[in-house]
Amino acid sequence: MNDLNEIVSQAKTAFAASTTLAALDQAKARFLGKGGLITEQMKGLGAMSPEARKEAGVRINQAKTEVEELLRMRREAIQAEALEAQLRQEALDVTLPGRGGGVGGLHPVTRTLQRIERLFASIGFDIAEGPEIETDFYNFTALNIPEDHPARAMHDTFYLDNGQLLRTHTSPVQVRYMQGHPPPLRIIAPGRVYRCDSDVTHTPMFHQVEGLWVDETVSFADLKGVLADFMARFFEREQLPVRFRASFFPFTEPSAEMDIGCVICEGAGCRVCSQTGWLEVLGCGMVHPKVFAHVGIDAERWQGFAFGLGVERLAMLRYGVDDLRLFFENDIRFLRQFA
Ligand code: 2NM
Repeated sequence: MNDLNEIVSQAKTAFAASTTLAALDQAKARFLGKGGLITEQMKGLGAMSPEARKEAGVRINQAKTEVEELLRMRREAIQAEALEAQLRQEALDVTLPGRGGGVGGLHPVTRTLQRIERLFASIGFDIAEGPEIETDFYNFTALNIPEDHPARAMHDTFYLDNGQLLRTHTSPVQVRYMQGHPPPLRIIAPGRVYRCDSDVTHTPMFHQVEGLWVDETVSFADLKGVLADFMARFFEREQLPVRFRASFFPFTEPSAEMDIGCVICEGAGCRVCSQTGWLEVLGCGMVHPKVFAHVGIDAERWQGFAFGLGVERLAMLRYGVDDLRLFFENDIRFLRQFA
């Protein structure tokens, strides 16, 4: 009797000391196995009188059941602990950010456009937009471009089947704006333009910013000041040499082309400026009276200057990109450098 209680107590201690299922199996063998303590008790029954055997048998079976119950409970506890540990180890925070996505960035042409827009907005220019599909009137006629001008030729302009065309510059935006807004006015017109032209230095679509300032006393001196100042700020120079060369456009008179001191070699002469020390960056001039007449502005009272520049060209100079086509291939390794 005491023996059996002692055995159950020993089993309880042995099971509690077992921390793994394997250790528990070994402890089990010591009590319930072939030569185990409980099994040994069973073996003693044979030598007893029938009376004593019956009573002892019940006792031993009770003790065996108790040990088996202790074993079952300990096994469940060990299994529950193991599961807990596994769940702890495999814990996953589903609120953590994913890996390797990155956030992308703006295309260098977009960045350049935004920079130009910001600089002109800071001196009071509004931003105007208009359709990319235009009519002959807005793209050519209103701009004093004659019927037989080479720019109107099929091989320079994309014509649609219905007689419309893809705008070859953003000047039509300025024509439309002048129709709807009496002067004084001060706008830039950024956007895509299209020309039937494709080689190393020309793409069929590119971006332009044109500008227009109309007021009663706007002069060529204002033009020079605004554009020289813009270029210095665009290229972040305290001093940036500029020069104006006489030129011709049907929509301005007089007309000029503006050069800046080469921002690559600082004027010393390099491949980009063809050893001249100068870079041509825009065309400009005083709005032709015939353009004003087409939009109903009195050229006797109002004057204006206008200009047009290529965005990709300025982006190439600002970022030191030597091949225009890189802007259109959109190789992620190229684009990443601007993010
Ligand atoms: C240029 C050069 C010179 C220009 C003129 C006009 C308008 F509509 F006011 F007449 N818009 N843009 C202009 C003038 C554009 O691009 C090289």
